[in-house]
Amino acid sequence: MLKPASPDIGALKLVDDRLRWLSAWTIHHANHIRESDDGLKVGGHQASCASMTAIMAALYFHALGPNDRVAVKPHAGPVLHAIHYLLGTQSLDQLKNFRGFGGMQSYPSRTKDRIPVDFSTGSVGLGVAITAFASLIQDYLTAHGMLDEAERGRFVALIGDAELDEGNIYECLIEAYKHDIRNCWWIVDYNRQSLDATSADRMFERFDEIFRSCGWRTIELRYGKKLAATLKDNPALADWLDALPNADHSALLYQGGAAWRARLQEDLGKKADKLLKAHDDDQLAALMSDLGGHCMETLVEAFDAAQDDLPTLFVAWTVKGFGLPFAGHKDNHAGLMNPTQMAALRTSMGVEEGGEWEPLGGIGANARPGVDELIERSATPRDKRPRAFGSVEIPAIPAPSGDEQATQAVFGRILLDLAKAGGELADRIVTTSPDVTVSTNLGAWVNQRGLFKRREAADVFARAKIASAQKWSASNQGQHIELGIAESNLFLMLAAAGLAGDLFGERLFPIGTLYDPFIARGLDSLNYACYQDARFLLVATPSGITLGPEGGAHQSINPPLIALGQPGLRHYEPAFADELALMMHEAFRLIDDPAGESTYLRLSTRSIAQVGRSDDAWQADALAGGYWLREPGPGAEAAIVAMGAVMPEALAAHAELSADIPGLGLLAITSPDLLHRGWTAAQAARWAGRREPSHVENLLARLAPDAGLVTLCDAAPASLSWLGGVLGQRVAPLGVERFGQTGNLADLYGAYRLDGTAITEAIAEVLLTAS
Ligand SMILES: Cc1ncc(C[n+]2csc(CCOP(=O)(O)OP(=O)(O)O)c2C)c(N)n1
Ligand SMILES: [Mg+2]
Repeated sequence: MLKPASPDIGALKLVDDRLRWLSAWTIHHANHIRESDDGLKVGGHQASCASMTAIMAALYFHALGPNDRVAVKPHAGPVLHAIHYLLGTQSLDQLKNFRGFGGMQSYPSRTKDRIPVDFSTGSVGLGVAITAFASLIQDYLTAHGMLDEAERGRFVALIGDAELDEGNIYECLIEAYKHDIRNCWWIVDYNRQSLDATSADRMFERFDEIFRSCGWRTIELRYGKKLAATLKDNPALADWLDALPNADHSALLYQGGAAWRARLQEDLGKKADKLLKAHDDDQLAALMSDLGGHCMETLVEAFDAAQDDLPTLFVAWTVKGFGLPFAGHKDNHAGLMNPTQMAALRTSMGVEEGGEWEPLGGIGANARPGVDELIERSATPRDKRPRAFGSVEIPAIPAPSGDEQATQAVFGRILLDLAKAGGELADRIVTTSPDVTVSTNLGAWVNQRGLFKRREAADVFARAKIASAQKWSASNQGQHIELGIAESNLFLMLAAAGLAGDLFGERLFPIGTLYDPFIARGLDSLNYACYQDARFLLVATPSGITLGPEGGAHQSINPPLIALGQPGLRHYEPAFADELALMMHEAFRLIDDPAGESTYLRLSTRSIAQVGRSDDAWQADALAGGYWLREPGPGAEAAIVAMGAVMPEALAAHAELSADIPGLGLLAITSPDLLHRGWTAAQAARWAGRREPSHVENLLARLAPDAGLVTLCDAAPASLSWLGGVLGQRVAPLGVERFGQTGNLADLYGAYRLDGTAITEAIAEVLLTAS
């Protein structure tokens, strides 16, 4: 890590002022100056920005090294853009188009903003936690020889105090402690206000304890230098201020000097006399606002003193809306200054009318060289970096042989084969699972490739010669990162590992496994990973009521619908081993392709008879979302359309009904998600003059225009019922709509209408209702 150069505090303070002005002005411009043709409120958070400008000036213009990465509190996004505007890496056009179409985004976005954004933020709490997982991935890459010591950095999260209420932060804290993470700074903008109200006083001391017990150093930056010196001379005042409740503090900061005076007189009597005599109201207000998070000396000193790799929580006391007319007001979260207030702020900051966008407006000639030098020195490290793609050769993935196979078992076999065969892909795979490594069939892979731990850890059971199929010795060469049962952490880990190519220039192939129903437990984190275009393979197994005796709490119903609505994540649901091998190859390819995405494989523990293949023609169609497993006759009146583990029922029904229904086809769906996307894309393309039909249209066009479809899946029937809308064919949808329960397959498939009888009845239904 770079040793910080001795800073020019005066210049840093001027930069702080510029950031406060530019962020406020950018928001003001979007709301009050830019033309609006729809009358919608544009919005923005001037108070939340003003709270952090000093902290961010101290970081970006002093403390950050070139390899450090930052997750910025979402509603301080305009400050980050103002920083890049000063550094010359953000354009005036983008600032003017804040919250406009194609303009700088409301909250920092890796994929949409033009400035380098290290981590997207928006859903509070997630940007905080990903920094801990990114630091773990950094350790992983260094240990595996993919990242030089000299290229390592620190991961910084800038956090709102109310953000600390998000539970995912504590799940992450526990996991981070287990993995002994380092090189993390979490900096709390402790302005004692949330969106709705002032923050609860009682929690404050607890945060300290929670973090310390998880191995963090905690540093409180409560008062600035001036106020601290005053308090040192006046212990009664210090005790009083320390004990002042959050709501009172905020209210006084809003009311200003006269209110402080009256309250101090009332509470401290004579003990306040000296202070009150020495300060007029304005001076008193300024003194009482001198909190640690706004005092450049305090910030710089604190950052300089924390140069080791210990994870550190800084709690920087601040004023929400510092320096703005609504400073401290409990309702200021989305507050916007009116034009008169803005003009007053402009004058007070020495900015000329018409010169509002001047990057260094209001800075006098004498101060200019110092500020110029500061900016010059800070510029290079923050350039946008190219993403690492296309560097790894993906070898062919043969399907394991066997007459009867379950997709979950096949997944384990394929990984085992890859582990044994070796090669670059295998070496770059990193697996992770929230305490379901064994039950999702990753065990054999872990036996081969080992657990990752920074420090060696022997397998106590193996050493004691206790028989076990799992040999879990841990070292820094291991390739499996075991997590506790917290699915949100799984997705944040996949997000961090899936961004390794972007953050560190080294592609990893992260594979995460969990039970399909528990995807819902980490859904926002999964969405967060996809939103940032992190690349990974998610393997969800077991799934559906096919899980049988495990019962309803473990039998998933709606994940295919979740996948259907989730951008950046491709759902594949194979029935057979050869389909799965093909899809895993595709998933790896997509991870390393700039135009790729992440993949979700929904797998089953049900062993089913494999089908013979006469050629490979099915493969391209299977990758595109579906293929005719039993070809329909020309203009066939009906087809069975089935997905995944219930394929044996579909095949049996097809064999039985074909004699009575000539030309009956069996369409194997491998990805409703891809078929749906293709369908809507083809419709959009038609309006742009391109007439290519989509894959699903081609598949269904093999049937009569009024053919009947029986759709069948071990999931919500809506996953496939929409297929009737493609060409207007009739549909009888079979699937699971009630919570599952314990039972064997015959019981369950009978009760939930996934068996041969249900298919026969459904076929009769669609044929009888034919016009
Ligand atoms: C998961 C989630 N829930 C709710 C919100 C809406 N929201 C945005 S900011 C905020 C309060 C933030 O308060 P704090 O973290 O203290 O930040 P400040 O603006 O005070 O700096 C809320 C509730 C959100 N962005 N994400
Ligand atoms: Mg706050």
